[in-house]
Amino acid sequence: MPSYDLRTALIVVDVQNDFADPAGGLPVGGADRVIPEVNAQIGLARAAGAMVVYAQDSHPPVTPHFAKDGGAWPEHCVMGTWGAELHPALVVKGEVVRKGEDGGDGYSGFSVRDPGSGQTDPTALDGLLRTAGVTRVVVVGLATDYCVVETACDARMLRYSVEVVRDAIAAVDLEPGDGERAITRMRDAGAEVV
Ligand code: VGL
Ligand code: ZN
Repeated sequence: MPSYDLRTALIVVDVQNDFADPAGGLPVGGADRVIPEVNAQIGLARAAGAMVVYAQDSHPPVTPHFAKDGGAWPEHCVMGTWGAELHPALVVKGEVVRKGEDGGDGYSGFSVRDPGSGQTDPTALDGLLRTAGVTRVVVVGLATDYCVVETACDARMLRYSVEVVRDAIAAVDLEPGDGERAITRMRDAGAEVV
């Protein structure tokens, strides 16, 4: 179990209806098991005075992120819809960083990538953490093989110490083993997966 202090932040990745509710647009198996574990981490972080930040996948109705517009995914997390909202069972006590609103492929909480030009731009997340003096992050949420792995690897690239709580993540597993491969990638990048 990770410990929290004032230099540690908990990053809660994309615990939104479209991923976390079985009726959502891109439901992630096991998300129901993950939400109480995520809330437990939020409780531990808050008890230690640690910052909690939430990433929110947030897409326009037309985006090359979606299969219908040439991308990979069924429609999900369209801005202003029920599916984009943070799950009602999630304890929300902290800032929310949205990603993807300009049509970019928002996987990492730290950056968005323009699918046309390939250009990557930072979100507000790194600035928020640095301003608060954070040097270490704990990453939880959905989905292990997309937004969690990209957020954890970006955090390592930005030189944060990174811990990922295994019980508090779940994978899409489009291909069997994607979740396990993502865990290997995070470990190879220097994240502790506990
Ligand atoms: C995600 C696929 C597409 C995620 C977001 O939050 O992991 N996965 N968009
Ligand atoms: Zn998305």
